[in-house]
Amino acid sequence: MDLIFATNNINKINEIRQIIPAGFNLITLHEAGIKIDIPEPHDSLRENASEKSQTIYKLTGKSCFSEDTGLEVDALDGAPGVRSARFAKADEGYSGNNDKLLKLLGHNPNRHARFRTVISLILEGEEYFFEGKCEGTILMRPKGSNGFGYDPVFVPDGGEKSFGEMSMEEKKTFSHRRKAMDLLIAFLHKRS
Ligand code: ITT
Repeated sequence: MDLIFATNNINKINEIRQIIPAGFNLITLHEAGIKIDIPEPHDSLRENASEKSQTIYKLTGKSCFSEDTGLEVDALDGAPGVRSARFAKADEGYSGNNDKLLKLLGHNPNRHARFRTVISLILEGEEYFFEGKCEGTILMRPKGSNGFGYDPVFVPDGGEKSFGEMSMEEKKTFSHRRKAMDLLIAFLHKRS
């Protein structure tokens, strides 16, 4: 089964390739010859995920999915949340986002946080949503250089290392993205 993955984030593509089982043919936007920066203008992960998959569905008419992910930090009232990608200034990248997060948290002992992923799947014109989350803790300083985004500052509950210190295979055992994908894959298996 062919599925276009509506993302411009290469790290997400690499993770999803490790998760998706044989029998599903993942097609990237690059492979589909689509060059656009999909907007994420909304205040919820669900609406942004929907915007991305709907945009690609309108362009191609083909089955596709997208996901929007946010890191929700309890002591920051759920920030950066839906604004996780653009938390610091645009040109400061992932490390700018992490620096801003650690600065805002300071020595606050409440370091509880979660990653939340919402997937929007469009199949034969119908839209379906799947959600996965991973609870954890924000470190005092970044650790490790694997993964992407907030991985170096996040330790999942039940884990002893940050996502930034884990291989992709280890991260997968805890990952919000894998949990949401498990639901999507179970749904597709049930329909086939
Ligand atoms: P697309 O919209 O093209 O899919 P994006 O990078 O803009 O890519 P999101 O808006 O979903 O994706 O992601 C928001 C940010 O959250 C992302 O840029 C990372 O900084 C962070 N993020 C998402 N998933 C993550 C993960 O598994 N580990 C660490 N940080 C993550």
